[in-house]
Amino acid sequence: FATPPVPPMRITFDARMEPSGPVLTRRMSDLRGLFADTAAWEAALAEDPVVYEVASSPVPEAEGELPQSITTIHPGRVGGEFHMTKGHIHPRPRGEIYLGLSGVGGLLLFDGDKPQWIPMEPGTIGYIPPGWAHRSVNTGDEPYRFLAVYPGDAGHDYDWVLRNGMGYRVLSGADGPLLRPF
Ligand code: M6P
Ligand code: ZN
Repeated sequence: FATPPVPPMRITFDARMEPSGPVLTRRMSDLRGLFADTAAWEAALAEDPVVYEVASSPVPEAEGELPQSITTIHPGRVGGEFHMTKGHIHPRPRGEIYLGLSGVGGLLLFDGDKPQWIPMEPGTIGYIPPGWAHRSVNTGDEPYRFLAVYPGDAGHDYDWVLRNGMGYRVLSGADGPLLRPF
């Protein structure tokens, strides 16, 4: 272990599943280069809203551990494209599970070849196999919140997504989310 192991513990995020631990906040300005409509993204920088927050448990990101986080993506669109996370691939190929807690959204997966879309709602488990980049999208008009559990040595590579994209863009359509290849 690179860091000392932690003892067994009871972890609470709070009764309403609101983030209550250390929270990472990602604003519009943190999402440079990700939305297709650059002009719409630049216009949104004037208010620079919080797009999503990630509340993490105290379990360290270290080999053998299983850290968790609860991500809340606020509803909204940029030029028709739904609010989403940056997306990343694990530099060490490791699986991950997501559990939908509230709101509706989706899990976009990309292996560099074929993208996959898993619709998410409360109670859905989305499984991310090792070697697949992943991004979450809020396709509704209320906050979309999910629990993530991942091996502590997985790591986060964001440049891979900037270089390769995620295979689909998720746009707001007349009959729900529209997946447009790119
Ligand atoms: C989930 C997990 C985290 C991740 C977060 C936000 O909670 O997969 O590891 O950090 O989503 O996604 P991103 O890191 O791509 O911004
Ligand atoms: Zn991950």
